[in-house]
Amino acid sequence: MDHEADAYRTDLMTITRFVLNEQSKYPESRGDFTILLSNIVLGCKFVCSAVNKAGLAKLIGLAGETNIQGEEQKKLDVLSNDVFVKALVSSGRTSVLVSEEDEEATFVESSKRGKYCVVFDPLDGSSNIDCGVSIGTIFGIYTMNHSDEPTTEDVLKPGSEMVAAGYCMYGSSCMLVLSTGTGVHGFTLDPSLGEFILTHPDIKIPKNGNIYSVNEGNAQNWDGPTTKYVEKCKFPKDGSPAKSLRYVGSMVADVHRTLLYGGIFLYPADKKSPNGKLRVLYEVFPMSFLMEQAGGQAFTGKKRALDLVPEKIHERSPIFLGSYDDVEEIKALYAMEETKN
Ligand code: AFP
Repeated sequence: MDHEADAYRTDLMTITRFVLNEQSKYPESRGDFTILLSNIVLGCKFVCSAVNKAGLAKLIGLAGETNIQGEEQKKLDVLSNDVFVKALVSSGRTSVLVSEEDEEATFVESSKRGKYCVVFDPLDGSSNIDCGVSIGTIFGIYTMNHSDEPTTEDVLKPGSEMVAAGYCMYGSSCMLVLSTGTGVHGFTLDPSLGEFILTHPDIKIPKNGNIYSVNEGNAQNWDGPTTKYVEKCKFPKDGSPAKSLRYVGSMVADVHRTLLYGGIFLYPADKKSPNGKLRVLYEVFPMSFLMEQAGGQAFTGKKRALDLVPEKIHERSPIFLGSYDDVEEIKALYAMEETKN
């Protein structure tokens, strides 16, 4: 990369400019998506700033404790949720919101409704906040069904029907990765400008990788195909080198690395959690959408992840996602298991 040239670049492709360019390809488009996205971007900037200050904030009072005015301080994940819900409602472009933080879906009041539904996890990996490890926001966007009143049916649809998905990672830099169904593009927040700038156009995941990412602490409860796959990663019998294990325990960070370097991320079912841990609507679907758009695959152990039809808004599913060839291998192991039974 030519860093010197980069430092003096003056023609900056901001995320808003990028989406406006995309939108201009559709003459019928009225800018609703651009407005929705700019409200999501606002939420991400807010959370980024709050996460950066989280360590310092401890000097003036821990989250969950009372501040100087005697008010209880909100935890970062609750605060992030409030910010996203308010930004999405005030966009005037949403009708149904499903957040990891809220048990029930939010139905936007009729005067503020729009054609989109947003499913999101405002601060995923929040158990990592206190040690400064990368965490993120994950989101997926559907359009409303053609009914007058919004219902949960507007979001209980296969992931393949999402019109866009993305995540924002709050790490050593703040990066927003987005797909509107025409490839995957990464934007890095320039803190001095307060703008997300296109830094990773058209991300393609390598066809195979040498990293696997899984919580091996659950290995004693895994099923046969997962156990065999991980065994193969560590002790390959075909002369190929063993894969490296990398696991942060923060989905955005683990998936981001998988997307850029290749390899596979697994959160399988196990005896204790027969449906795995991760949530279909706002973890499994958005990440699977991005993986497919980048040339990879996402599989549940039974089918293509994006073909799942969730019955409940907080439903869980096992997930294997990443490089095309690596996911192909685990699919073959599950197919073999099925023919045995
Ligand atoms: P937290 O939000 O409780 O930290 O959970 C994070 C998460 O939902 C996802 O981001 C990780 O990939 C996964 O859970 C990690 O789960 P394990 O701790 O069971 O490995």
